[in-house]
Amino acid sequence: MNCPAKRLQLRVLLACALWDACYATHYGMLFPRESATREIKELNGLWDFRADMSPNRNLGFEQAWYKRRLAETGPVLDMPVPASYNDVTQDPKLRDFIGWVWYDREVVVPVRWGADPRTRVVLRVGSAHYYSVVWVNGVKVAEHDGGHLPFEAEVGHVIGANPSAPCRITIAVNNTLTLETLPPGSIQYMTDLTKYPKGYFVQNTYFDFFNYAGIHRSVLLYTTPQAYVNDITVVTDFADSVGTVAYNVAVSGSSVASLKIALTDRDGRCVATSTGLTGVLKVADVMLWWPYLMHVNPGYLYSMEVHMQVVDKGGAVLEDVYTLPVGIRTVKVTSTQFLINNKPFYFHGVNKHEDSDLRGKGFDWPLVVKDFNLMKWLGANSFRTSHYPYAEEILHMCDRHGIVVIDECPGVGIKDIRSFGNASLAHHLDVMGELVTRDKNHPSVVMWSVANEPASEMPPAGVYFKTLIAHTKSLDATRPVTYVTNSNYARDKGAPFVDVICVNSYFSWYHDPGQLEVISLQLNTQFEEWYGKYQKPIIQSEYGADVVPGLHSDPPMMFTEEYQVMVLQSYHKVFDQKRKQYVIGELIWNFADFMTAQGVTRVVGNKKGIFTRQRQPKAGAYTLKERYWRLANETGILPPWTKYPCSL
Ligand code: BDP
Repeated sequence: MNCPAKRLQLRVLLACALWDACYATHYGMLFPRESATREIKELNGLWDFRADMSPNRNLGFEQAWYKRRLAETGPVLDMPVPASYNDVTQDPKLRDFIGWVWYDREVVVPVRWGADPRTRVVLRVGSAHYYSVVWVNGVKVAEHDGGHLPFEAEVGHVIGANPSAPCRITIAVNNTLTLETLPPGSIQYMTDLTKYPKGYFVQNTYFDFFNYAGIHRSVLLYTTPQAYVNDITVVTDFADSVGTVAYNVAVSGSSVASLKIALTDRDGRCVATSTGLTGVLKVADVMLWWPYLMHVNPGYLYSMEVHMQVVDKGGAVLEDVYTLPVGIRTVKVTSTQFLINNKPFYFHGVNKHEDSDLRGKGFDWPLVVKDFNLMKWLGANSFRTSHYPYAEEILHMCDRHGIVVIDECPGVGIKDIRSFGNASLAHHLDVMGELVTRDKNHPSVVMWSVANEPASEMPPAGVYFKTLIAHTKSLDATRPVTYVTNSNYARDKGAPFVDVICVNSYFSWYHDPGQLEVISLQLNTQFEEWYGKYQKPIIQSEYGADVVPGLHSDPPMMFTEEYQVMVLQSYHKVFDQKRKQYVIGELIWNFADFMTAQGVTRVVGNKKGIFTRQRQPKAGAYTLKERYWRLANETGILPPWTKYPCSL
């Protein structure tokens, strides 16, 4: 046996042996997909809506609004789902509302779903910010803590009680942030009656984006058989031209199931098969998953069909079919490089927000497609999901287009020492569990980020991040872990535990405002200090400057288009020196302007976008486009269909 083949076999054996170590949790949150055995009913559209404006925000619970139609409890509004509720009315009280809001609608469920005891009916909420309680026909079915990840409940027993009756779904959502939520916040009562009315309170937050709220992603009902594929985990590898997909399937509802696994290529040809809950699929002449601009054929995906059969107690055969897209690739980190498929990968990308006019953080396909077209136009090969997990549909786009993702959890704004306590840590560990379970199979996700700019100088930060990062690695041993720090944090407590240093800095903006000439010296010092201390590769995970679009000045002044261009160019000169050594990426802050809380440093939101909030380019976008295509030309392989260099 030749050496690479032997190495591969060893790695496969290791992969099987390490299943438990690789992915310790198995509670399963497979993205709902239709199949021969699964149906989906989307519940998006208009819901009835009522904000509980009572002084203690508790009237809805006191009067049990979930027991009847919301419209019978008082006046309701039309509310689109998915969308944030904040910007769709003219009411400032609703825009800035803190507390419980209530949604409901009636749904016609196919009678056979409720009537068939072998059908499992699941209600899934893609995300609702922040704390949710869900009832079906007045029966509580779910409660979920956290704003950016999906949650589910089995509802067949409620629907089945009266299969032909309409089914009423009620969802109460509370956007209050406390010191133990992620992100953290605090409620402050203003008790000086000479200045504030009685009972007046504000929500303090320690992050720089608007605390949009409501049902932000799709609400679905879907079916599976009572015995069903609950979870799939894949770990991929390759040696020479042979790829491997080590897989693990978790089945629920039966302890004896027979499985047929088939992997097909893009043309529908079956390239490998297997049986058994755990196994390894071997793919000859493998087509690897490559990032955009690194290969002529980026984002190559196989389809892994899992076909499960069980015979229930009555002798009936139950079948379930689930098809998972699979990209075969590897990720490794050395002290100076980030390797995808053993080739150095340089992140030239963006930081984003889920944010747009009217919709707030509501999922919107036109926006998603526009953003992908803009990223590709820009020559961006990657982005960070600053500062929370994005919709799964976005990650599917990344998989298909080869856009590399640093997947960040909502650990942003951990600034108060009380947010480093045990309750906060326990919740943070849970959230990482939910995130890894949801996103572990995406080839586009190459690294986990457990937090953004926590106050890591505080004494408990060291233990907190050591525990959090170790836990994340125990959930997924196949990807590096980082958290994002700020250049101000010279003695960073988390850095010893991360695989890659991600550092944000705003020279000539928050420090030495207007002094463009200091950027190169300060940035150079930043890199040398961080690398000198930790010998780990570094990503400049944020840098940038605000621009009010259309403002101009020469010589450049802050807030003009020219100033942003100068900041970018000054950073780029240093990146070009350091990327020959240990700098492995640069992510602009930000892709587009986004809404924030009101404050004296924000002009209707944060204006550091290279695109406006309406996705029109500022001058900085052209500077970045020119650079990113040049970098792609130097470091990658341009797909034949790109117009470069004529498009510049
Ligand atoms: C960084 C934060 C980011 C802010 C940015 C800014 O990570 O969330 O939006 O500053 O101030 O420190 O523009």
